[in-house]
This record gives sequence, C-alpha cells and structure tokens, in this order.
Amino acid sequence: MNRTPIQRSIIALALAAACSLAVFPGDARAAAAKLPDTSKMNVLFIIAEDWSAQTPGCYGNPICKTPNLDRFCDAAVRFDSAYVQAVACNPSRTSFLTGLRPLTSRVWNNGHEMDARLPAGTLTLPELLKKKGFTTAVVGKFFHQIEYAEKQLMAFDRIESYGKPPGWKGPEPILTFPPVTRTGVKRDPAPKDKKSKAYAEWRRRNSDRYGDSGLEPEEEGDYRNAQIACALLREFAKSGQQFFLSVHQSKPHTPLVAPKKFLDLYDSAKIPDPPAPPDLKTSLYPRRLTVGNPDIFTNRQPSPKEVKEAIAAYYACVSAIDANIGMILDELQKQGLADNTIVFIMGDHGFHLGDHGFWSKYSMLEATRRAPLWVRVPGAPANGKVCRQFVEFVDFIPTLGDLVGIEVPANVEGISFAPLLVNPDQPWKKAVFLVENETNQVVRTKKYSYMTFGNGPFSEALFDLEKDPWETVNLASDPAYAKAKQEMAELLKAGWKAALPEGRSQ
Ligand SMILES: [Ca+2]
Repeated sequence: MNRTPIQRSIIALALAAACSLAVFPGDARAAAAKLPDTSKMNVLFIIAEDWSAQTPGCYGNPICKTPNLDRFCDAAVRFDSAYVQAVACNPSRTSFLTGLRPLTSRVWNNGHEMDARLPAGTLTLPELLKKKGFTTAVVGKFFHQIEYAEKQLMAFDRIESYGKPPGWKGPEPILTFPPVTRTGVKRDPAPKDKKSKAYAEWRRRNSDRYGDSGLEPEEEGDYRNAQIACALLREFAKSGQQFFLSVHQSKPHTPLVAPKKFLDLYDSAKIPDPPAPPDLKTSLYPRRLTVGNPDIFTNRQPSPKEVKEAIAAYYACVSAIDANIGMILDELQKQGLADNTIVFIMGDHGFHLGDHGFWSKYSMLEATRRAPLWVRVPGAPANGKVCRQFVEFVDFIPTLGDLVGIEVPANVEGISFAPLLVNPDQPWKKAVFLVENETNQVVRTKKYSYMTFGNGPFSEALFDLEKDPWETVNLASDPAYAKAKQEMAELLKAGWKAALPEGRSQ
C-alpha cells in the first residue's frame, strides 16, 4: 500500500511515541536525553586518601566546609551510594584500577604485591588508556606502592611528585619548589624501615598526632600536587592531546594535620559526639577498643575531648583538599578544557570518625565501604543531580569503556554506570559487595547489610539499615530476621552478578 508523506509521518510519530512509552513509562523526555559524544574527551581523576563520605557539605555535613566541592556538585553527578570493594588502600585501588574484585585480583590487603598477584594478562586503567592513545600523567600516589606496580607505572608518560619505576624515562619535573620551613612544630619524620624498632617507636610517638601541620598552605604537598596538575593542564591545553591525568591528595589520611588557616575554621567544642558509641560486648572488631586503632589512637581510646578535636582536625584536612581541588577545577575552566574533560573525584575508601570507637578504615561497616564520588561528563543530562542508586568502584573501567572507548577486559567484574549519567533514578544494582579477606565478606542492599567472619567474636552479622543505619544491633540470631538473613546469605553466595540491574549482564 502506498502512503502519502503525511501518513508516513503520522505512523512514524505514533511508533516513536509507543517505543518511548514502552522504554520509559513515566518520562517520555528521558527517552530523548542522552550523553553527548564523549569519545574524544580527556579524563581527570582526583583521588583523596581515606575520605569519609560523611564529611563534604554537599553530602549533608552541616559543619565541614567544602565550598569548591559544593559548587562542583551543581555541575556533576554526586553518587550518594558509591561503594568500594575492599577495606584499605592497596586492595581498593587495585580493584578499581583493574575492574576486578579482590578475590579475583588476589589483592585484599596492603601487604599483597599487586604486580606479582594479578591474573596473567591483567591490564590496569593507565595501561588501557595508553593503549587507546591517551597521553597519561600522574601526580603523586596512584597505586599503593611503586614496588607493587613497576610494570603498570611504565604506562605513564609523565610521573610527577611520585617515585619512578626502574627504567622509566620521562620528562624532568614540570615544577620545582623551595624546601619547606616548618614553624613552631618539631619535625619527626618516619624512619624508612617499616620493620625496624625505630619505626615502631616512631609510630607509638606519633599515634595520636593531629592539629597544626606547622606549614603554610602553599608548603603542603597536596597544594603542590594541585599546582603541578595546573601546570600540566596548561601544557595539555596548548598541545591539544587527549589526556588522562590523575592527581593525588594525601589528606584526609592520618596524621590529621593541616595548616592553621584550615584548623581555625572549626571550634572542636561544637563538634557533636560520634554516633554508635563503643560497646565491647557487641563490637565486631573488639581489639580496636582494647588495644587501639590502625592509623591513629593506635595504643588507646581517645578521651571525649580528643575525639572532638580529632574530628575537627579531619574536617580541616577535608577543607584543605577542597581548596586544592577548587584550584584544579578553576584551571581546567581557565584553560578551556572543562567542556571537554570527564572528571572523577573520589575517596579511595571511607574512614571511621569515632563511630563504634573506631578510627581508620579496615572494617566492613558503612563508614569504610562507602566513599564520596562525583562524576562530571560535560553535557550529561544528570549533571547537578544526586544519584542514589548503587554503584561500585569496580564499575569505573566499564564506564570509561562506554565513555572513551577503552578496551574493557572480558573478565571485568562491574558494569558501566554511564546510563545513570543520563537518568540517575532508573532502577539499578540490587546490592554492593566488599571483602576484607577470603572469609570476611559483606553484601549490602538498600535495607540490610550482612557479613560473614572467619575469625573474631561473631561468625555472622545482620543489620537492618532502615532502622539502624550505624549498624549497632546485630540481628543475626534474631528469629524475626531469620528469613532476611537467609536471603542475604544466599545473595552473598550468589555474588555480584545476581545483583545486576534487570536485563543487564556483564
Ligand atoms: Ca587510602
């Protein structure tokens, strides 16, 4: 049958309307929204150490001051439910830089040497970007230790403010700085040999250190890293090459010291007591209460006054990195790169700020496993919105596969969250997963967290997060929760593939 052009248009419109309604029942406009062409965009990572998602102002903290990040929120997607896959730096970074979960990467603690343990043929993010043709640059720490990643670091064209792997032949430092002059604070550097008695003594001596770093803001290593990043951005803007740049911020990792200017932003007396007071009878990690914590207060529990002072010092560290991040984002704008650069800002995992009597990371609880994450893809429809769906850091490589076309390894254990950058409210992963080691594992859904332990005072823990978000009442032996526990145990056993969004596979 022959149709007139008008008839054909009417049929086409009706078909388009039917399709969009079928795919996006509530919002036909969302069907039209999509990401722009991102294939030629640059990629900027800013990774801060040990960063509690409780702290940025735009994550709801009424005290901690993060004006630059709050402003960035207006132009990026803030992921409210972003989770790491391991409890400390080395395994978490290894996971998100390979797309493999810790039991597959075989790296689940800080002592595991990454390049000796990764499955044969594994390529890390910088290697995948290099292969794709990116110019690659790193400022400060990236992998946990240089010795763990000598082969992988060779993928960087520029290595600044960080050790060089043997045989690396790149340019000289782009900037040099005068030595620092510390005022009023005695310098007490750590002995090099971490196994020595002197190191153990130094650690004890410095266990409870927080407060004034004795440095001017411009003398801080993190500030200098930001300055180096700005210099590299100026260079990249001139050359026009597609770049990957990763910038490290060592704070708010311990020691919780910052320039006085940032400490002066806080009155420690006004800091509220942390939630979830310590309780030796129910504690999942009682040694932390009887002996000490891994990174600060390593020999004893702090007094209530010290708790408030340490939290204020941590906030000062967060404000310091906020200022540095603002400097980098301003330079990106100034150099005309902001509209062509994908920005990821994140913590490498979370941090306990006195809840449960815990400090540091190294737990399977929310304070460790949840980390701050912002992603800005220029022109993404979801920019300025909050995504409350679950994403995992193991998703970074597949996401960059979607965005800039890097080759995504077949054994990757996450999925691209690029669709959430279009519509952040669509149904997504049912659960997130993290492991502490081969026996200690956790699965978290919107309602529950369920953990197994191979050692310690409990073999299982179940928390009802809707009633008990700070995970204080272990319901594992409560008959009223027997069915919920069984379902969570089954989900943990079934693993990450069982929690993928409907219709999605790896
Ligand atoms: Ca870390």
